[in-house]
Amino acid sequence: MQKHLAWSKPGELVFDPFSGRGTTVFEAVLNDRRAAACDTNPVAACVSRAKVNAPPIDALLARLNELQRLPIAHYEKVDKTDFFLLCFHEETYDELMHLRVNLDWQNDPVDCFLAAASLGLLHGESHRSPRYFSNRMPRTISTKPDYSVRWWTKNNCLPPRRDVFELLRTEIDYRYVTPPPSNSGRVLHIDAREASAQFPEYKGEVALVITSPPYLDTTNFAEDQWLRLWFLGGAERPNSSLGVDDRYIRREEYWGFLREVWAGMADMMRSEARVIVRMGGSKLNYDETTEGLEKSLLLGLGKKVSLVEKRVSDITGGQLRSFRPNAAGTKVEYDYHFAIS
Ligand SMILES: C[S@+](CC[C@H](N)C(=O)[O-])C[C@H]1O[C@@H](n2cnc3c(N)ncnc32)[C@H](O)[C@@H]1O
Repeated sequence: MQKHLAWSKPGELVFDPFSGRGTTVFEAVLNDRRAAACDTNPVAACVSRAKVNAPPIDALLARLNELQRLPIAHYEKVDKTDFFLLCFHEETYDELMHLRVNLDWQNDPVDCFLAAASLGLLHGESHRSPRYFSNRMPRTISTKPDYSVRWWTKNNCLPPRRDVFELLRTEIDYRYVTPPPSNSGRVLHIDAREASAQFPEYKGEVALVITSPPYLDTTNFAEDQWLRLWFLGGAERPNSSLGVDDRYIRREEYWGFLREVWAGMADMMRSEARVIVRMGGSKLNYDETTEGLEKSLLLGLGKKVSLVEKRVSDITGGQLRSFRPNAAGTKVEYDYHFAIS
């Protein structure tokens, strides 16, 4: 990431149209760049935004105390599906619902940070670590409700009692051991195809794009993150789509989508800019990917596009992969560097 950021200078604007976990914006602000990003997935928007808008620790602790002092409703078992009965201890569930109802993560930076911290603790290997709120589950993706219920029942797994407020305090202390970046970035919960319209203040400002688009026919981000989406106000069951077409199966549609994304951010680009893209998945070969990217950038941005460098990247490394580390069929990834003029 440091190597990629070197294609911009301190104070210049770095943009990521597919923010994911927010690695690009986070590294950009750490390195004194201005940073902007967007994502259609609320989990990605919340986590990315929290990373580049960390409030003072006192404000976080005061808000947690305030929330804890408010009366916490009790949600009767009849209100819950079998999944929720088995996923969270009843008191833990009440505390989570209390946060789910009260955190205004879309509008308030303190609440956004608390929501993002909660998302990180929401589910995981709770038999190994006391920091997760849920019954046993992978940390990276939320397993489907029926499968989870069957698995917990078969293996006699009961949900642990976790004190949500206590664990959040521990998490905040831990995160603030190193002071968060002092400058901030701007992350919107929007479709990248609307970026220029939604970021009018950045017209002609973007010097560097560092991004990794969703790969062709690889991942369904809405399904994989369904429990975290629930916590942010979403449905009690997985929803195969967020109402946006973020998974493309057919090649022509995929390249058409990427062309629209580049077109949607074209007005934000400076006259001379760099675009760094990580691409992969098992459905497209190297030549196809190179050609598709070059062509979609040319048509979408409407500028001269020169390929400066391309290479096969180390698939095990990099923060981008931790958003979806076991993306099925992702065998290889390629990094591209384009000069735009
Ligand atoms: C950074 S991740 C990609 C990681 C890796 N390339 C993969 O496919 O496994 C891609 C992000 O793009 C987001 N996304 C998908 N369609 C989008 C769109 N139209 N506008 C903005 N973000 C979008 C997804 O929600 C996801 O967070």
